[in-house]
Amino acid sequence: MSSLNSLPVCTLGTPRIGPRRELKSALEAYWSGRISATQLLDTAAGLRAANWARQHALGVSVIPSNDFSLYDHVLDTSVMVGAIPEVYGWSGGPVSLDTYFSMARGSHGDQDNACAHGHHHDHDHGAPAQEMTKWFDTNYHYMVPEFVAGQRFMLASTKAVDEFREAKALGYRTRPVLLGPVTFLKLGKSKDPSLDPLSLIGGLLPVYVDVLRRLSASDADWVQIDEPCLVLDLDEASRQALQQTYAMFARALPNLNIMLTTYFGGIGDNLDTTLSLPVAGLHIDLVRAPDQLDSVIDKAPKGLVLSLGVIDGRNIWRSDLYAILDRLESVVSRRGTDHVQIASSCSLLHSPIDLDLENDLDSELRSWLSFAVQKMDELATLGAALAAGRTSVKSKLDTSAAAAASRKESPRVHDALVAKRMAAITPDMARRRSAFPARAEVQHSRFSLPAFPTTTIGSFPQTSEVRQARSAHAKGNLTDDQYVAFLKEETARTVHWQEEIGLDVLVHGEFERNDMVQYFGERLSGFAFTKHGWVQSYGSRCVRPPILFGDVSRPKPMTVSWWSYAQSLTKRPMKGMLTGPVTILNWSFVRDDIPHSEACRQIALAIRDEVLDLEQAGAAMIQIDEAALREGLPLRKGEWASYLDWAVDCFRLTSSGVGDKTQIHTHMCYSEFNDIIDAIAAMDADVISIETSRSKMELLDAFRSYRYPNEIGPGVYDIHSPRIPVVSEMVDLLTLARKRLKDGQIWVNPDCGLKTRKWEEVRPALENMVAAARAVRSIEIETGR
Ligand code: 39S
Ligand code: ZN
Repeated sequence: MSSLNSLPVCTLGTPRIGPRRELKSALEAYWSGRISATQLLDTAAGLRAANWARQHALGVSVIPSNDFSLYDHVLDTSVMVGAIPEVYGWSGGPVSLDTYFSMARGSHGDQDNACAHGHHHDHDHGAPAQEMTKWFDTNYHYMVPEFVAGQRFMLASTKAVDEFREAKALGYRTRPVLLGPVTFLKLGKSKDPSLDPLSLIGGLLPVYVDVLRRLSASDADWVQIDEPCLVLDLDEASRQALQQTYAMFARALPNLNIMLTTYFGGIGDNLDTTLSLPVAGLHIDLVRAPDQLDSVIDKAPKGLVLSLGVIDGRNIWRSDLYAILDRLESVVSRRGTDHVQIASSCSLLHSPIDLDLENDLDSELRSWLSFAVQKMDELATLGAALAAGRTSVKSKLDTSAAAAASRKESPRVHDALVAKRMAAITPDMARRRSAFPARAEVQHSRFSLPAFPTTTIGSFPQTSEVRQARSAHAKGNLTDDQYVAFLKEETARTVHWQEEIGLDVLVHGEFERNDMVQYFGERLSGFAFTKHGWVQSYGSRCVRPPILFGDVSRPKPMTVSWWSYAQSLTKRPMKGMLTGPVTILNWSFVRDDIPHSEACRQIALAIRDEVLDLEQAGAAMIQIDEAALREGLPLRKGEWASYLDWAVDCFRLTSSGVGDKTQIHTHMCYSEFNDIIDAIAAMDADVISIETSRSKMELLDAFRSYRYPNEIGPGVYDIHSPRIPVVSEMVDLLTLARKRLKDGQIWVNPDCGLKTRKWEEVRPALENMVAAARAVRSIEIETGR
C-alpha cells in the first residue's frame, strides 16, 4: 500500500452528505416520492465514486470503503447482521430500502415527515423509528440497535463487500470499514432490561467472520474495524468480549490484516487489553490524547503497524505540520516506514467538506482552517515529509507554519476588553440574589398562573416557506423590510394562536432563527460562519456549526427586538429565548488555543448581557436552553466532575444577573438525569423542561429521590414522532408525574422544540395538551412526596 516516497496515509472515513448536500436532497426527494429508488442509489454511488477519486487525487493512499451510508452506519451494521426488530416485518432475505428507512424514520416517516391524517393511536402509524442517540461525544446521532432475548443474527446485507467491489471496479483497492462487534453491541439496547447485549457476542461473531471471509475472497488485504469503545471505561466482560472477538477473527482469517481503530480519546487503562489483541494494526487518536504516544510505542509489539491519528477529524483548524513532524520523525525512525501510517484522528464524517467553497471568508481566517478536503492534503504532506524528508514538501510546510504563527498573534483572536471582563468575574455574579423559595414567592405573585401552567419549549414549525424566505433574503431576492414583515406576520399569527388555544406562557416561535446555535454565532464577535460547512447531524439533517476563533463578546442585542415585538401582541408572559453558553460551545467548532472552560465563560458573559437586556426591556421569563449540557460530558467518568463544575458555573454566570422577580427557565434534551441530578439542581433554574414522555415519566425518579426543589416541566408530548397525542394519555402522564413531584412544581409542555414538526401535527397536539392540563387541574389525587 505504501509507495517509496510517502508513508501510507489514511482518512478512516469521509463525509457522506456531499459538498452541496447532494445526499440530503436525494433522500428527501425520494422520501417525498419525487425521485425513484434507482435515482437515489445512483446519487449515492456518484458520491462514493467522487469520494474515492478525491482521496486518490489528493494523495490519500489508504482509502476507506463502506464508510458511506444512506442514513447511518450503525443502522447499516444492524441491517448487516440481521438485527431487525419484528415490527419492521422483515422475514429474511435482502433488506429493502423501505425496511431500512422504516427503521430509520418509522414506517410513516417518523422524525422528519409527517403523517398528517391525525390518527390518535400508535397502531395507525405503523412501526416507530428506532431510537436515536448521540454518537459518543459528537453531534452525530446513530440509530440504537435493538436486541431481544434469544436474538439470532444472520448475514442480511453484503453492503460492505458490494462497496469494496464497487471501488475495485473503479480501480481503487480500498480498506473496508466495519463497526466492531463489541462497540456495536455496547451501543445497542434491549427492551428486556435483564438482557445484556454483550452476552450476544457468540451469536454475532459468525456473521462478522462471514463478512470478513467475503471481503478477503474479494481481494481485500486490510480491513478497518472500529472499536471506539476502547476509549471508554470498560468492565471485565467487555474486555473479555474483545479478546474473544479478535482471537476468533485471527483464527478464522489468519491472512487478513485488521487495522483496529480507537478514537475520540485515549486508550488509557485499556492499553494492555488492546495490545493483547491479535491484530495487524492499531490506530490511536493523538489529537484528543497526544500523551498516549509514548506509552503505546513503549508497549506495542514490534510487528504492530501503528496508525497515528494526528490530523483533527473533529475540528476545523489547520495543523502546524512542523510541530507534528517534530514528534513523528523519531517514531518513524524507530519503527520503520512500513510500520507507521499517518491518519486523521477519527473519520472525517464530523468535519465540513471543502474550505474552497467558502468564498466569503476573508483570506486570513481561511488560512487558519482546514476542512475534510484540506485535511487530506495535510495528511499527504505529512506522509511525504516523513518518507522523503521535509525538503520534499518544504513550501507546504512553510505555509502551514505561517498560518499557525498568524493565528497565534492575530489581534482578531485576542480582545483586551474581554480579558478585562473575564478577570473581573466574581463568585457572586454566579449566584441569584435570593434562594429559590424566596424567588418563587415573588414570581408566583407576579404571574398568578394557574396550577399546572402550560407552555412550549420555544420553536414552532420551520416550514419550507420560512426557510425559503430566509434563503431569498440571503440571496438578495427579499429586501430586509420584506423579510422582517414576513417574519412578523408568522410571529403574530403564532402568538395569537397560542392565546386562542389557551396556553399560559407564550413563545414567539423563533422563525427568524436558522438554528439555535448558528443564529447566536452569527451575532457574536469571535465567531465566523460558513456557507457550505454542513456536517451531518442525523439522516438527511445537517448543521453548520459556527467557528469560534477568538475572544467572544456581544456587540449589540440579539433577540430583544423580536421578544419586544412578540410581547407587544399579548398580555400573557412571553418567554425570552436564548441558547446557553455550554450548548453554544458544544455545538460549535471551538478554538484550541485556550481551555474550553475559558471559552465557555466568555460566551456566558456575552449571553448574560443579553439576559440583562431582555430583563431591562421587560421580559419576566427568560429561557436559557442547555440542550447539549449532558452530551458534553467527557467519555471517561473520572473527568465528569470537573466538566460539570465549569459547565454549571457558566450557566449560572449567564442566568444570575437578574432580579428575583425574573423567572429563569432552561431546557435540556435527552434523558438520563440520574447520574447528573446534582449538577442540574446546582444550575438553580427556576423552571426546567425536560424530555420524559417516551420513558413514561420514569426519568422523574431521579428528581423525586433527589427531592429536586425547583419547578419542572416534564414533557408530555413526544415531538420526535408525527403522531398526535390524545388528551387521556397526557392526563395519564401528568398523573404519573404527580406521583413523583409536588403539584406546585409541575409545568405542562412538550418534550422539545417543535421546529421539525408540521403545523397539522402541532395544532391538535397542543390543543390536546391544554385540555389535559385543564383536566388535571380539576382532579384531586394523593400527591407524591
Ligand atoms: N445541533 C444544532 N446545532 N442544532 C440543533 O437544533 C440540534 N438539535 C438536535 C441535536 N443537535 C443539534 C438534533 N439535530 C436539524 C439539524 C440537526 C438536528 C435537528 C434538526 C435541521 O433541521 N437541520 C436543517 C436541515 O438539515 C438545517 C437547519 C438550517 O440551518 O435541513 N437551516 C437554514 C435556515 O433555515 C438553512 C436552510 C436551507 O438549507 O435558514 N436552505 C436552503 C438553502 O440554503 C434553501 C431553503 C429551502 O429550500 O428549504 O439551500
Ligand atoms: Zn430538547
